[in-house]
Amino acid sequence: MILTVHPLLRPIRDKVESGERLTFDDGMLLYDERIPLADVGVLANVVRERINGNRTYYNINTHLNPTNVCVYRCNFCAFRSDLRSPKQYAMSDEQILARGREAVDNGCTEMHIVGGLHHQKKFEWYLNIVRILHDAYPQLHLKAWTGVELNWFEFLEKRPIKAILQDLLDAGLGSLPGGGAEIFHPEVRDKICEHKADAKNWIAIHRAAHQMGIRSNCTMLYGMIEKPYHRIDHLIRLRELQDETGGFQTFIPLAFHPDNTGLSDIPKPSALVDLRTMAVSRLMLDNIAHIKAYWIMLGIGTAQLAQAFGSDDIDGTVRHELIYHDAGATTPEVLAVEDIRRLIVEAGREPVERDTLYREVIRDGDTPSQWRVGDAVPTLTSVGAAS
Ligand code: V47
Ligand code: SF4
Repeated sequence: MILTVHPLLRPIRDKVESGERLTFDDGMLLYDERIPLADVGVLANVVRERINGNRTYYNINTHLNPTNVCVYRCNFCAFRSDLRSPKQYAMSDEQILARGREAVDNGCTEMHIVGGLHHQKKFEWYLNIVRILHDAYPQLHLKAWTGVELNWFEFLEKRPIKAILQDLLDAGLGSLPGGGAEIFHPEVRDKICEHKADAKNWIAIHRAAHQMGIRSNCTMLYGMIEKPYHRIDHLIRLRELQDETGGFQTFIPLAFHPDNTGLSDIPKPSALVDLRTMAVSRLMLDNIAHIKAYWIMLGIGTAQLAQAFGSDDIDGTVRHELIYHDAGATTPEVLAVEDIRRLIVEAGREPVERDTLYREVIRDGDTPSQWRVGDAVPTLTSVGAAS
């Protein structure tokens, strides 16, 4: 069936239908205001359904932000704190283990661990967090430390990144989250987070992780001072690394939340920008299997709509999220599994619980011994969607 789209979009429609890769200029056209959002969404949905059918994935997870003290001052960040601020905290081993207990008691399969770069903590402190959690709760997949944190550990340890990753793997690391990517282009990065890991470092760290068999996610923070060409440049850099390694599991476009940040005069991106960015990401990232609509950040309604604009994943129950709530997110702090499943069904999709590695979770009872993971869910190579 030939889809009817805006005349300017026809060459891109033809490429999408034949599985041909989109170029930088194609990406720019997808952001052109003359092109109706609905048409971009229809094309993204073709790719989404080709790769993931009618499924929308979710997981049962929790977040842990062990400290908010951070040496950096990214001007989009409302979470960080100075050491001398009344807001500062660094969790004890007991507090961290209590979070692990709570996660397991609530049926979580994943703990997402990221935080600030505390200048008085050594690498051993971060390593110990992974070790004690893994030793106590080996069933919990630990998705821990962004490329920015890993770059800080390299600086602290003066050792190669692969040695640091090996220590973390030995302690029980499962995979890496996608944060810290922000916008790679130096015209933007130098203005929003000048001192932390640059694009080259972030990409080198994820490449090293993939080469060691560690899967990771990737993100893009949008809606600040960047222009569409910075976003397309960012997506193409991620696509190039994925061509090389195949190690990214999912891409998460992160909408900027301005409250309590150094960019609080910039309005939050509209739902239209959110949906277009979701769809453009699905179309440009032809080699990444999943596109996540992180409901905490988008709001529940937009995350539901995103299921028709390229997304096939809604993240999880997300207990104890701080980064977005400090920056003004008004979404709840946690969603019950029934609520997540209902909102996926309302969006016309089939809810599938997954673990961090996108294997289906099968729960034959209430206790972890009655849970198992199914086979790996279809990937790009098995559905033959990559060009
Ligand atoms: O790196 C910080 C972003 C990231 C703000 O891998 C902000 O599955 C918007 O990466 N407004 C952390 N964004 C969150 C993250 C993430 C979230 C969910 C799932 C996964 C995953 C990863 O949040 C930071 C930064 O890019 N961020 N402050 C803000 N005010
Ligand atoms: Fe620190 Fe991360 Fe916030 Fe930047 S985004 S200030 S690195 S906590």
